[in-house]
Amino acid sequence: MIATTFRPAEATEKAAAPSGHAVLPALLSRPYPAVMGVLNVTPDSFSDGGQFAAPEHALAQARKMVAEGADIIDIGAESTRPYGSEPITADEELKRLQPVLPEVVSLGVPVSIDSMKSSVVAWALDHGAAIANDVWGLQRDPDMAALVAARKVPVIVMHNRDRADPAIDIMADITDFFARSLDIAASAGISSDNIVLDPGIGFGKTPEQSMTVLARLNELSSFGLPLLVGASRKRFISTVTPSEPHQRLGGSIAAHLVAAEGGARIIRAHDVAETVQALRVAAAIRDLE
Ligand code: HH2
Repeated sequence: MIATTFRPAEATEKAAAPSGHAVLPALLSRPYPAVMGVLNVTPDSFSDGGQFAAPEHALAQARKMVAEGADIIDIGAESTRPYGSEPITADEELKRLQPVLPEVVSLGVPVSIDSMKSSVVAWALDHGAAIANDVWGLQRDPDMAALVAARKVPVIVMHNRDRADPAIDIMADITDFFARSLDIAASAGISSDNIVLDPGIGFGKTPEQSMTVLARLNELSSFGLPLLVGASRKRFISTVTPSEPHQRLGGSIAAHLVAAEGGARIIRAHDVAETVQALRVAAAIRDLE
């Protein structure tokens, strides 16, 4: 059993920062979106499961992504893909994170923790992670909002559903979900300066709904909060051009450029160098308009 503490005093002091944590303004102040590099220390992630499960491989991949221009490293130790992933215990998740996360933190780039369990997020924040990434938007683990509020860290609030329903209006569903998450956040005392919204491409959505979200992303700017999009290697790409996850770089970049046009300020991607280049070139061209 790995001991996890909700909020040890000395760690809280170390991790606490003023309301509106400094990490976000720095990342959002540039003319092109920030890039969040994906680091999956899992055996079963949909596109790179097992590739970085060994700590030395994970660390090498983190170093590579930092050298390629990643602004954030997002570490996940439990696959969240809708079909075929194995739910794991907090202990198992922590066992996978322990040899990797502190080393990645020491690379000097902000680290986000991709976990839906507040005990895992608490441990990661204790060990230097700076951002919580909750793929259930504060609506699954009842302790998540209080933890994020107490630590005063940025949180990515992602839209999710247990299953896709082709009959629903996906934009209305996302809007209602975000409204609920923001109520939970406000009640817990999370500063709106610390909230990033993410429509959750591929999560509880048909491929067509994922593409609708990308096409209509700008409608979500009505919340007045920064938007993150993670379309990297996702299944909707293969419905346009049949492809395996590792063959979806072109589609990922196309989707991310559309997302940036629609107002995304953070892009979550597996292929950091190519994504950084695409976003910066697009921004440089736009700058000449
Ligand atoms: N997508 C995945 C995981 N976490 N977090 C946010 N905020 N947004 C996303 O779109 C998102 C996410 C799925 O991708 P991946 O991590 O590569 O796969 P898996 O969940 O199978 O590990």
